[in-house]
Amino acid sequence: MSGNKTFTIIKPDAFRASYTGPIIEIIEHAGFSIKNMRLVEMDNKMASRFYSVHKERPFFSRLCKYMCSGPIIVIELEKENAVSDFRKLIGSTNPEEAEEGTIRKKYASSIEANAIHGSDSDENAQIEIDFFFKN
Ligand code: IDP
Ligand code: MG
Repeated sequence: MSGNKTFTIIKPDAFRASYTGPIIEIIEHAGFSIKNMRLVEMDNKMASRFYSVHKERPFFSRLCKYMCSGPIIVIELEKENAVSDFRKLIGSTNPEEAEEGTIRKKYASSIEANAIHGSDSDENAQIEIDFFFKN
């Protein structure tokens, strides 16, 4: 059975462009409830830990630098079938391939600066929620 929690980040490019409001509106209209939310400014050490699964990828250091380039909004979300429904709502990693109507299609500017994060499994959703909200 799939879980009811997921985790998202409104990334620095989207925050900077004042897309936080419109993005949260889409998320709430899609039936997700906000359980916890805060503004964070990550440093390189924190971003490297968050994205450690990607440490061997060629874009890793750029990704960490980008995620530290300004404030982000981290949000714990709840809905039935949360992880998979949220991945559908945000669209493909590369906005050029993202489906019409998805958040990345609307607000992402590149495969790197792609506006929003969404957990890829129930297990990772809980790890990511704990990363930002435990304590
Ligand atoms: P996802 O965010 O759709 O789950 P992942 O493969 O987990 O995509 O990659 C994490 C993040 O790394 C992406 O959201 C994007 O910001 C960045 N990224 C992924 N692939 C590339 C790439 O080929 N070049 C530059 N940045 C990338
Ligand atoms: Mg991912």
